[in-house]
Amino acid sequence: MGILNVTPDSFSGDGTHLDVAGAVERAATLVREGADIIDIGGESTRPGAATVPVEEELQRVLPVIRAVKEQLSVQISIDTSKPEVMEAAVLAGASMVNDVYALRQPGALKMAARLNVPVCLMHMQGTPSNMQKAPSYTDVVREVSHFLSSRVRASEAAGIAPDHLMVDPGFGFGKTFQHNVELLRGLTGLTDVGRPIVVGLSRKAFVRRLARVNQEDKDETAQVSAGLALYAASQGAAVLRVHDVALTRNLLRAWEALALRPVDQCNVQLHGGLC
Ligand code: 7PJ
Repeated sequence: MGILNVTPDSFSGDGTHLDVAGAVERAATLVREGADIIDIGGESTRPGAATVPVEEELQRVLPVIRAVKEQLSVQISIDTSKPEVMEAAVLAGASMVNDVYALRQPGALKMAARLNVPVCLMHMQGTPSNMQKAPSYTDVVREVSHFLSSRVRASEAAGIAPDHLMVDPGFGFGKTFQHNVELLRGLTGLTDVGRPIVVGLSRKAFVRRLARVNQEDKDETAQVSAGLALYAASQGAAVLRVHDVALTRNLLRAWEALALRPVDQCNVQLHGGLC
């Protein structure tokens, strides 16, 4: 899964208007590099980020979804928590929902069930505006696993097909450095949830800190991110959410060539059977 942020400052220099052509070009690069899914998000969920009104989020993502759908052959994931955005995005061509709130916003469960597309349910303690203030767990792996299991049950109860559900521990979302380390080390503990695991480590602060890489060093940040993505795959992750697709793909290819990778980890039905 390649990441495509379409917040105004992602592409245009002046930060006021979104450059659709630039976004599609970036998506084309991700596809050329080997992405099977493009995750399109119009609301920043970085710590402290402000929420974006529905209309503005729609104005950001819809033109890009339509253009990517028209010009590229790839599955499109909409990274949103808002039911209105889920609906419009799927109508515009998205074929999956990636929700950092795990369908906890009002109306989200019902909407996802109605749209009948795969959904990634992510764990987050708190909200983006307060999540890094004082994250607290007794046993982070158990608590995240428990949360994801309960969201899977809630999703199924709302009518979402079990084979449409994926789960994600949400690295960096309401977690200290130590919590992230424990989660990554204990990733196999999440296989109890019984759903394919999505992992997003790409360029996150704790990844840099693990390898003592400077924030400004983009190349080294990308290298460590790709290496840890491979580690996550070795621990059972089925979908890797990354910025640096080619780097990650090369490591996965080498690993597959060694025949060390268990095949068919992911049995989620994305249109046409992605994985
Ligand atoms: C994640 C995400 C993640 C899923 C972001 C960033 C922050 N969605 N959206 N998993 N992270 N499923 O990319 O640094 O880890 S936004």
